[in-house]
Amino acid sequence: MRFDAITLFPQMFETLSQFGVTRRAHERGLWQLRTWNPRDFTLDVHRTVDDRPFGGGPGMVLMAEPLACAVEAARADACDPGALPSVAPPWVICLSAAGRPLTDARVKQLAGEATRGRGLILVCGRYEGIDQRFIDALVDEEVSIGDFVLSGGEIAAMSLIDAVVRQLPGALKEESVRDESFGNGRLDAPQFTRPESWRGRSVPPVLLSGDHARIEQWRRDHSLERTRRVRPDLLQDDAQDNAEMHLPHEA
Ligand code: 9D3
Repeated sequence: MRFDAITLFPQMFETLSQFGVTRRAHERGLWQLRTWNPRDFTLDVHRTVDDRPFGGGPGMVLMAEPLACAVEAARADACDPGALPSVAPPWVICLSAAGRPLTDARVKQLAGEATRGRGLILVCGRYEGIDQRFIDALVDEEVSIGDFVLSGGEIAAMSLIDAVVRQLPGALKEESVRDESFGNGRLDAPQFTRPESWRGRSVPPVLLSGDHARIEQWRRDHSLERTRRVRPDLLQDDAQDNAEMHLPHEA
């Protein structure tokens, strides 16, 4: 899969190909990233990418033209015959605090599009925002990663890349793909590893019992309990959950 990031801080993206699951997937050729700096598409001696907002207010706004030139350069490069074959032109996502929150379902759709050869252009805002005319003219979708304030779109874009790459076929060892959180709409049950006793705290005995049916039941119960307590919004169908609930005896 091909990603193109439009960013004033291209170096921020280097960690994706340097660490962990995304690094291994990159080494296997499952994804590649090119970065495009709007500053390189300015024509003035000061290489200006931002200006004061019309109507007044604090901070600066990213100007439309350098962003548009960067997106158009990325699009031309992605559609170049020497580049990866692509059935449809790349989808342009702007990472924005004012976007629709990213979901597991959307991540999986984007990974699916990628397996059909479609790339993603990710536009990262900085300062107080981006000239709306650029968004209207060139952006297909605005995406946020949650209701908190970041300093710009880069870390959000990196989060999106991380989430999409791990969904690409071959990115994960097979067992890790199992019933992940959100895949089944539940949080994971608590996890434990050696030693059996740590600073006076023991592991729930059922997990040491070797009784796989009871272990599965324990995990289902605790997954449900944790989801109820921490993320009740993930549970809509209460009748089904109550029917499934077997109160655990162990802590
Ligand atoms: C505090 C300033 N905000 C109110 C006027 C507007 C604002 C502007 C720019 C808030 C955040 C940002 C920078 N954030 C992003 O570019 C961003 C983001 C985020 O802040 N939270 C969650 N997802 C994202 S995706 C991009």
